[in-house]
Amino acid sequence: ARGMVRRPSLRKGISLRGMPELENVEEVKASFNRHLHFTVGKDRNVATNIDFMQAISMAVRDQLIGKWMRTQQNYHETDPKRVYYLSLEWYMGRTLGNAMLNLGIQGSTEEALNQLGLAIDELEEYEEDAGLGNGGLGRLAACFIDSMSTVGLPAHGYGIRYEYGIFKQEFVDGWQRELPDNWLRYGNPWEIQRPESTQNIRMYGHVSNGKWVDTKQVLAVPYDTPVPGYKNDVVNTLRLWSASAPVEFQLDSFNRGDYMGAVIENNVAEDISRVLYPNDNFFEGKELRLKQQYFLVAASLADIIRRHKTEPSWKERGWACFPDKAAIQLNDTHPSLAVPELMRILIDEEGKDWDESWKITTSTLSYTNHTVLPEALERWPVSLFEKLLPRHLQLVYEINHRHMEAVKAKYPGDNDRLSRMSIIEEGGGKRIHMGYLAIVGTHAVNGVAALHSELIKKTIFKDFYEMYPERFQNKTNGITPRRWLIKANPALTNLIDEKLPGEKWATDLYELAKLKKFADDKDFMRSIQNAKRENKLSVCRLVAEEYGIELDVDSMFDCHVKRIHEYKRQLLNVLHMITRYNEIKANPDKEFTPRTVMFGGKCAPGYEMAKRIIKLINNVADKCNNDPAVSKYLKVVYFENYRVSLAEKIIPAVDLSEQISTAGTEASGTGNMKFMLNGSLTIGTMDGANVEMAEEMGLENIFIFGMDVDEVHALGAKGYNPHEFYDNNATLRECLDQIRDGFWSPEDPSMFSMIWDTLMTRGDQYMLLADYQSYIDKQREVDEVYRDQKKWLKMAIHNIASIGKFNSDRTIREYAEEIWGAQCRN
Ligand code: T68
Repeated sequence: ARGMVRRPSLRKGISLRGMPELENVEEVKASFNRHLHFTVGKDRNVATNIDFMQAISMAVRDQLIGKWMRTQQNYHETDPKRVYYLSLEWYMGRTLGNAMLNLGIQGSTEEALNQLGLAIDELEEYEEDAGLGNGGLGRLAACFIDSMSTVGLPAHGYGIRYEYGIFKQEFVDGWQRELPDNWLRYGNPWEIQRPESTQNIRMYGHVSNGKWVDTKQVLAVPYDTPVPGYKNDVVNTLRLWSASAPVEFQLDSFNRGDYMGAVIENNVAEDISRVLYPNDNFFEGKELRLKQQYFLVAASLADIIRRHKTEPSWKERGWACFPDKAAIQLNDTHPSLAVPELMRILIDEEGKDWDESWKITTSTLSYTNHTVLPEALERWPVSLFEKLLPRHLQLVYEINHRHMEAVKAKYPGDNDRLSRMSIIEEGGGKRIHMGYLAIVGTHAVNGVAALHSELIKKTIFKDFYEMYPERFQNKTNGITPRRWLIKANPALTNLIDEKLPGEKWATDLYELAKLKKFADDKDFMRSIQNAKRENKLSVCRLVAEEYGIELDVDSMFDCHVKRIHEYKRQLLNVLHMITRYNEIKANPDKEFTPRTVMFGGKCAPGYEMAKRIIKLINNVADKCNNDPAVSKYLKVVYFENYRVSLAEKIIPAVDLSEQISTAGTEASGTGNMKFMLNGSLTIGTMDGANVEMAEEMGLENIFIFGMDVDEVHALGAKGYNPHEFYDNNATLRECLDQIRDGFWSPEDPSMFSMIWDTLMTRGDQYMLLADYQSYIDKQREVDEVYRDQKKWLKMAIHNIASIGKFNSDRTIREYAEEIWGAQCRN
């Protein structure tokens, strides 16, 4: 695409925030021109929109660099305790808009580009998402690093610079197809390579006389991205490692004279950072994945230790000061090799004894658990582990030996407990239970919502809780209000600014409680309604352009966006849609409350059942949308390639948020909070953070249905029998029979038999049919309230005003205070 047409009429209404400062406008224009000419190397005649986007990104980045250097300099001088967040996933999305927002230069930049005939919001669309994550866990890391900068914590994020992030999703005939996400193709203006900080990583080999020898080497090259806090001059660093083959790697082959073969062999080493594993809540025990985990851990720990060795406190106290100066958080067990790796460094390289090393390790590290699903818990086969990390295996055995002695001492004669608590699982090929290793090797383990934190104490980690109760904590998740409200929803942001001038609320969401007094205010209600309508119209335009579907802006936008997984129960939503379809068809003269049901989400490429669920949703969508009698009341849209940047567009436009997992399966959820913040009402189960949302807003302001955790467990104990529900519920039976008999797949009547089979076995872990009727009844209630717009708006305003707790700044302050012992400077 060639340069953009001048469109002076595009200026938006003046908003309270982001008034352009004249000096800044001139500076941005000059900087933009400089970068376009001298960095990108183009002039206005040949520059593409990508070139313009890159030039403005670098102009904005320049404004971060001074603050970045000053922040890091200040850390070095004041030597505070630092926080290190280790994560295999960083689901950052786009950076440009967020950077402008946090610098407070949105207005000036928009004005500067406007004067040059360019529209900033259009250019922003040319930035690729940094999709280095699967879903909630990766996005949580991104919200957390934003909050760590905003509350003024001396923090560093560490991760892998995957060359390919989460795949791009395309639908072919309603089936998901995966395409590679080549996000770095045009370069990444936000990263700076730091080759001088390269780390050498060793793997494979064997142990001889206690020494790890004959190892293979790979280089870890860091790339740094600045992470600004909200208008506070703090800029922290996200450091992502890229794998690169060292010359020595192929010395062998070079010596043998196979020059071509040797260079081509580089790929094997460089494959480590090639691609993100696309599983959400699933453990895939592949060698390359274990390599990725060790690569991140080894490079990051070496880098952390190198940094601390240059600090003044080190010169005085050496290793003794390390736990006082560094807190390392493990985002799930994915980086839990940090336990044996830190032990290896202390014992093998630093010459410390076991007890001192263990004390330093456990007091520095802490671990967050994100799931209780058994298929997601990491249990590495010992054979694989030994091949890649023979020295670490010895250390894990020694850790387990001492752990077993401690269990014996505390519970003499309790052999069952002893074998239950072993980090090494026996039977059917030995495995290392990484969750157990992470609990034993750290001083704190936390769940991500109150219910979840209680559940891990009662179920998967019960024995460990009994032995070490003081280690177990809860840190309820949160989301950053900058990206998910101020950036995503300017219409609502302006209304809040009008009522709560002074910006305090942007970092303290509890301030929004002051909106409660306007929940009944006619003018405010109308404004909120208009803002939602404006956002819905944007989505209508997007859907018309992308899919050629005309939506009714006044229909209820009912939205279910998240990874496709059986436990999240997209199928329950499908049963509701089919029920509605059947009811509309059976009652041609009846009036219904019009709905647009929206889906979004990817499934793991190898997850057969989820692939069929996607196809079923697309088939239901086609049938509903193409039948005028139905589409009047029910339209269905499946957004392709749901990702952070698309979430920012969709969420502000939604009326009803679907959070319908089987109670006890969704550790927290964070989408639930994003919708609440943007004035959607929630239909959901008593699961994850929904429980706390209900507590904050009151049960009268949320549509709760279905079994709670106790009822799910009771039914499981009694024996779940889907036939009880199928036999006694004619509407449910009709839906299921249609799925079985090919009504929703005339092209291949047996296409969805797998879905029927799964739902109709006693083994259905998610007990879908047991919650069906209660879900349908609750959806009727939702319709009723939606028809009473006054009531609906009142609830929506009340819920926005109850969001305080779910700010990730609050979550991070709790981690800092109760786990890290680190100071928030803001
Ligand atoms: C999610 N976990 C939880 N895992 O499902 C969600 N898994 O309830 C919670 O809100 C969120 O974490 C943040 O705490 C995930 O997203 C994964 O993506 C994942 C990735 C690799 C392996 C296993």
